[in-house]
Amino acid sequence: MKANKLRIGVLDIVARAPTRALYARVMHANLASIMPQVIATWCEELGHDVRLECYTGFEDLDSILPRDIDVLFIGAFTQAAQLSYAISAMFRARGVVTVLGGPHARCYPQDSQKYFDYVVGFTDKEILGQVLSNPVTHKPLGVYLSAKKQPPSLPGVRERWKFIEPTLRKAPAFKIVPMLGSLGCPYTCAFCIDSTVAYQPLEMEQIQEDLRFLRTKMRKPRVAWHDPNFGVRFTEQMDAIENSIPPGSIDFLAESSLSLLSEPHLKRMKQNGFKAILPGVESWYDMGNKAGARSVKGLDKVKQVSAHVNMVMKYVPYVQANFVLGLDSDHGDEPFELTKKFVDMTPGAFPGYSLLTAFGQAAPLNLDLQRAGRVSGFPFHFLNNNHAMNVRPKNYEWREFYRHVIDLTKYSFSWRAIARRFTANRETIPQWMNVVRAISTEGFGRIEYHTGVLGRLESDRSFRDYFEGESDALPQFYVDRVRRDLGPLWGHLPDGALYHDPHAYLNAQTISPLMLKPVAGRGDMSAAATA
Ligand code: B12
Ligand code: SF4
Repeated sequence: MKANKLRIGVLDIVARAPTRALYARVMHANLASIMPQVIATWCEELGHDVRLECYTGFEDLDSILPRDIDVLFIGAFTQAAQLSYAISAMFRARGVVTVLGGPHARCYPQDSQKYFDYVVGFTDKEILGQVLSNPVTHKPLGVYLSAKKQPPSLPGVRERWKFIEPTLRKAPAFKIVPMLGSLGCPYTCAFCIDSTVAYQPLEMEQIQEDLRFLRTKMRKPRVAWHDPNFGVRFTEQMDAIENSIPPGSIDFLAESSLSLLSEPHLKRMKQNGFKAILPGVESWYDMGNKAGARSVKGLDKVKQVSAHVNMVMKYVPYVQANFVLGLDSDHGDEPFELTKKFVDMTPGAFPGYSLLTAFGQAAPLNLDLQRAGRVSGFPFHFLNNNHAMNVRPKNYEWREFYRHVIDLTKYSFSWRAIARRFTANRETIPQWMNVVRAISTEGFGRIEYHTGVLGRLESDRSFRDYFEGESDALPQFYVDRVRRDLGPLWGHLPDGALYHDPHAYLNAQTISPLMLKPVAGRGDMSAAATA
């Protein structure tokens, strides 16, 4: 294939499967990623024809997938790995060169190389240029490319608008524009993908220009900051907002650690229109730095964090407090009972629960877990922090663990808790968003799903053996679910693509990483893992 003007498709996969869920209807188009839009913009700047599609779970995939293309870029989370592998196989069979980028490519490059011609880690315009200079099929293993670090700058909202707008048209209730103010993080939480990625603020001038631009396009824009940890350079970021737009003319949403959310900061955030914030509490016994509760543990930490979150809610109307379930620091009933106390003491905050998941080579801690033989090969399709936990809990037997998870989820999404959350919130969107989330996939949906898993763990020895690592025969329940979710694409899923090596990261440390051949002196495996 000649690298003249190429016809390029870019697919941003938000949903791993078709859905009709109410929450998905309201939110999926608002969860689109920035990078596929960036890739599309860069491809155009390099002179190619581009079409971008965002799959939210409501489209007929077959009809939105671009035809007559030379190269297909897919951006996928791990939960969409099987979907993306099947799509890649379908396009490769037609002679299209396929490229995978995004969280799955960063976390599981070795597996991805089996199904794509190119797999990219950190991606800048130069890496993209390398792919597009001579895109050819690479079999049996795709080429792995990664820049040494995150790109120094990214196209702003104005340049991406052409790709943002059609995606937002799919959001029926309200529309959220994704932006970035920084990449990486200065902190080093060993469980986090950004613990080894240097903090890097993006150009404030560009951010200001983007905010001004948005006000020309939307009556009251809403912006979600995709920064891993918003507000590390708090003063600069607030100055940039204040110097570019009138106070409160844009609503903002951000993920930030509680330790950055002091009362003076919150006052300024309120003035500047921050409407939603997602702090991580994670655990009552660990990760005190994140929650701004360095040496406090147990009930004392619950009280401190609850008071802090209630204070945050005085300034920011929507708060989601994030927890990780199944951490090594937890044992017995207590962590779950403490979280219930938090739910009672902090009635307005939406509790976000994640099952501990080791996403391949996302974080240094995963090496320890793999070394300890505690990471299982649960199919990627279920690795979204909820549908499976691929780390065997240190201090719980699986049935006991699931009973706790179900009990906590029921407690948090009981009608009593839903009503208290509703009344503790003052604004209409937060009130109803919480109800929708509770009665849709995240509350009721998860109670039903986890209860089904527990039922099988209790009644089916082979199911339990798989969880306990005594058998690697994947229970039929999971196979059937992937088949159902992929629908007609199931037929394109390559043989063996349901399974992966859960120790690939560890093996890549000890065995010469033949699969990850760096190209032209650019990045290599260690660049992705330890930049
Ligand atoms: C912002 C964010 C979100 C936002 C926005 C998501 C989105 N669509 O982008 C929201 C809150 C919606 C979200 C939701 C979820 N998230 Co999230 N999220 C993040 C976060 C904090 C930042 C990601 C980001 O935008 N970084 C900035 C970009 C520029 O950098 P980057 O991601 O490193 O991307 C580089 C390369 O990977 C590459 N690249 C990225 N995308 C693409 C695409 C193409 C086509 C190409 C060629 C290259 C490319 O180029 C970039 C520049 O070098 C990360 C954690 C982190 N610190 O990275 C988690 C993270 C990505 N999320 C994660 C998870 C698990 C989820 C959820 C499943 C949680 C849940 N249970 O709901 C959902 C899934 C949503 C979905 N679409 O499927 C995991 C993903 C692990 C995995 N392998 O799948 C991460 C890594 C956190 C973790 N647990 O470690 N998330
Ligand atoms: S968990 Fe948060 S604070 Fe810790 S390294 Fe990751 S982004 Fe930074």
